[in-house]
Amino acid sequence: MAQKETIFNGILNGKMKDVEEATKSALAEGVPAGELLNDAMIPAMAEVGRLFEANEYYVPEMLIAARAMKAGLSLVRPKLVDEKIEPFGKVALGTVKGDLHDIGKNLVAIMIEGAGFEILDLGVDVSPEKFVDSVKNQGAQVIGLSALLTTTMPSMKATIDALKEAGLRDKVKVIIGGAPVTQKYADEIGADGYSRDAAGAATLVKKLMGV
Ligand code: B1M
Repeated sequence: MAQKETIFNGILNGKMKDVEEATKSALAEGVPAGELLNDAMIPAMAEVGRLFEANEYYVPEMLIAARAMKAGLSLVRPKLVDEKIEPFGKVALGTVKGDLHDIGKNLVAIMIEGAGFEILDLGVDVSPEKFVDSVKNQGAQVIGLSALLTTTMPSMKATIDALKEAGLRDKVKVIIGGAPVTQKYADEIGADGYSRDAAGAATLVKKLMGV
């Protein structure tokens, strides 16, 4: 169907208006939102991730693709609820306490949402207690911690410690990332996974959730 192709190519090439128009027209014709998501949007974001990992796309291309994806998602999201399309799981994401950098975290959010998960975006400067609350009271199955400052990385460990103290550590997977973060650090603090980029974070969540 022409609209799915337009949505796929629109996301890939960051053409937000094309994605919006094709999504609106497909929904008006009665195409199920789940079909647009599964046949066009998720595959397009997967392709964006593949191109990024192959060094054919860089952060600017990814940002405009994410913007186009977001525009499409905002149109299908309300219909998905009507169609009772269940996400694969719930992921709470935030930039850790003391840290206000959110550009990378937002990209990670869109890639994980693009892979079919519900995102609970906790924002920036997120305390360990708020992450704990996302597991205890909001049903997060994975939490994603982003840090861009070497001085805020210890808040990742503090969050894992807070989960342990709350008796929730074995109920949730913890993934971490951000420019100064490394696999070695993830191992040191006992995180379940590390990704150096947004595309890898989506792959990691799928792996940890057995999708
Ligand atoms: Co700040 N800043 N900044 N800054 N800033 C850096 C990080 C810095 C490296 C610049 C430098 O000095 N060269 C430096 C940190 C040094 C250090 O700690 N070693 C720095 C500093 C020092 C500061 C301030 C302290 C400056 C000051 O006020 N004196 C201050 C701190 C404020 C605070 O947070 N409390 C500050 C402020 C800011 C702005 C507000 C001006 C702005 C942020 C705007 C915003 O985010 N809304 C800003 C910016 C833009 C940057 C740089 C220039 C760019 C960061 C960025 O958005 N990159 C940055 C220098 C740099 O990185 N070159 C810098 C693009 C983004 C797509 O990449 O965020 O790395 P990134 O995300 C990637 C991966 O890291 C990964 O995937 C993303 C996409 O592939 N990833 C994850 C990220 N999170 C992940 C989570 C995952 C998995 C992967 O799983 C959960």
